[in-house]
Amino acid sequence: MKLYSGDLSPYSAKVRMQIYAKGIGDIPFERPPAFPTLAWREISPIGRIPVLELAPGDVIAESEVICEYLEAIYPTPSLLGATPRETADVRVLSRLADIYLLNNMFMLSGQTRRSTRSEAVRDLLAGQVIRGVEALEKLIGEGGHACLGRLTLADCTLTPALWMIENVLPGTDTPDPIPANPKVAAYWAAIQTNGSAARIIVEMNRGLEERRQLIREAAAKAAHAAQ
Ligand SMILES: N[C@@H](CCC(=O)N[C@@H](CS)C(=O)NCC(=O)O)C(=O)O
Repeated sequence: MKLYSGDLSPYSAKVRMQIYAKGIGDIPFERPPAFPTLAWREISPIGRIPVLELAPGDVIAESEVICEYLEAIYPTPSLLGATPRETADVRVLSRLADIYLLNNMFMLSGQTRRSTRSEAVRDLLAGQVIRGVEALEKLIGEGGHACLGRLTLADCTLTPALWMIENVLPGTDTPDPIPANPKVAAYWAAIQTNGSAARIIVEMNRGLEERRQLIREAAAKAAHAAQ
């Protein structure tokens, strides 16, 4: 088994955080050489990462599905609830982070450059992120975990989602809504001290720095060519 993943990919980071938290040591990570070209779609038709490869030609796409699969085959320690009701709370928070925060943040990452930005697109997506954070403020647990007083899959999705909001949203000229939502702010400060969360934050910071370096190099090359 192998996880196709990328440092900067928040959806990949979610699965890596689960793997770290569960202490799974036998799933190597690899950035697929063909990603993000069309050739990658021959292996995984959705064309995105993460992808869990069980065997050559046998792959599972979509981070939520991969996480559920890993919970089923590595049941302990469980990152779900002890009862169906508890698990429903975990899943609601994870879906909030996935659909309303991460998905909109991912699309907003193309709206950072002012010269090519559509303000209408930025406003639509940023409005959805702010609405999601305000919903999170009402649902988030206290004491450093999203719910149940212990680490769950909700934390694995919320950590990369809040990292994206803090690191990418201001680049679209939208203020970070986390400080204005005190329970979310307290949670975000606390979860970063969890060892598994801290590991993916280091990886995402590294991926972001690599991305910024590539952008700087491309700009320098373009400036040189224009001389
Ligand atoms: N719903 C998917 C989203 C995955 C996703 O969008 N991944 C990004 C990287 S973070 C990607 O592969 N983007 C490539 C593309 O949009 O073509 C999941 O949960 O795995």
